[in-house]
Order: sequence, then structure tokens, then C-alpha cells
Amino acid sequence: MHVRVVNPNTSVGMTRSIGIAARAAASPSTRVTAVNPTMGPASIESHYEEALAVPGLLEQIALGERDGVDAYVVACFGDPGLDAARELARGPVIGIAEAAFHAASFVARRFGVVTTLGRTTGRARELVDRYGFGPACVEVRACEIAVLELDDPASEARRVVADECRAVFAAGADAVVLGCAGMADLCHDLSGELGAPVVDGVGAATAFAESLVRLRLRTSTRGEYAAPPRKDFAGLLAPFSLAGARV
Ligand code: 2AL
Repeated sequence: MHVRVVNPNTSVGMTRSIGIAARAAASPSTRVTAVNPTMGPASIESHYEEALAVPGLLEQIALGERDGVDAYVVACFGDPGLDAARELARGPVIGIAEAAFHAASFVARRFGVVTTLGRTTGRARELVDRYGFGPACVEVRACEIAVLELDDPASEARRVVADECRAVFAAGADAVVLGCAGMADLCHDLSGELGAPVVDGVGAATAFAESLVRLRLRTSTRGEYAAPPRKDFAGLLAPFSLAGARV
């Protein structure tokens, strides 16, 4: 089985650590490949960057289809382009936010989220509601550390994220969801330190993707996730025309 984890930003170092987290969650027999687009933003922490990350993400899904990938993880907490990716891929596509919320709900009645910048909390709340976890999510907090500073030792990311997790527990949560793929490597240490479940969406999504393949569950092609209609695309997006079959 081949699970491909797509980091929708173009930071190669972050893709490497996402791949390590995904592999740690997968069975030894599962092949896990981590990739990032060749075009798009270096990190995603605004709606603008999220929108412009989607073409590169979809290009990677199309390449995965060519490679015979069985399932995909979209490894950015805004779950960018998730529905579109499902229209392209044969196998299941799981977003890390939706996977983390589901995992948290299996092990705790109430959870909270710790994300990067304050400006990303609105998207996190929107996704909580979209996936139906509004009643379970008691708090969404930001650590105010930019995505690409998370692995900078000078940023004190680990301490700051731990403090925000404590604040989430103080607000009544029984589990914390980490709101960025760049926090994946903090997950197990934080869980041990805080003595309660800390959920990383990269690991959760990888494990769910693997389980769905094992259960032989694929994205339905009956209705909304059917292949998009073939049509021409103009300008810079011309290669994305499915009529041209070059995506
Ligand atoms: C993210 C993430 O997971 N990857 C990225 O570039 N931005 N999330 C976030 N909350 O900033």
C-alpha cells in the first residue's frame, strides 16, 4: 500500500519532518512518500496563501494518480483543496484537521486546538463547524509562532506551544489538537509532559488513510466527488485543463 502525504507548502525541510511523523504512524509494510508542490507559498497562514497553494497541491495529486498511489494526506491544517483533491484521486484523501478532530473525539469528550498565528484561528473554527465538532471544541488558541519558525530553536516553540496547550486544558478540554503540520514532531513529548492526549493530524490522517485502504473504502464517485467535467482552462492555469489531461 502506498500512502502519499502532500505538504501543500513548498518548504522542503517541513516536508521532511512531516514524512517522518507520517511514517511513524503507518504500518511497517506501508510505503509512505512525502512530497510538496513545485509552485506556491513557502508556508500557509493566510487565506491568500491557502488559495494559491491549491494548484500545486492538485498537481501533486495528479502525479500521485500517475504513480498509482492508494491514498493521500493533505498535510496543512486548513485542509486546503480537500474536496477538489477528492474529485481527482481514485483513493481516499484525508485532511489533517478533519483527521485530528475525529481522533480527538474518539479519546476525549471535549477538545481544543492550538494553532500558529491568531489569524488562522478563524479557519480552524470554520473547519471545526464544517466537520460537525462545534459542540466538542471548547477553545481555539494561537501560539503566535509563524509556521516556518516552529523548528527554529530560537523561537522557543516547544515551550510556547506547551503553555498554550495548558491554557486549552484550563478552558475545559480533555485533549488538544495541534493546529499545524509543522508541530507534528512536538506531539509525543507534549502528550507525555501534559499527561493528556495531544493529537497530531499528520499521524492521525496517515493512520486513517491506511485504514480506509485496508477496508477497501474509496471516495464515492456517485455525486459531488465525481470527476470534474472536462473543459478548457485559460492562461497560467491552462495545464490544469483535464481536457488536455496534463494535470
Ligand atoms: C499550516 C500548516 O499546517 N502548514 C502550513 O503551511 N500552515 N497551518 C497553520 N495553522 O498555519
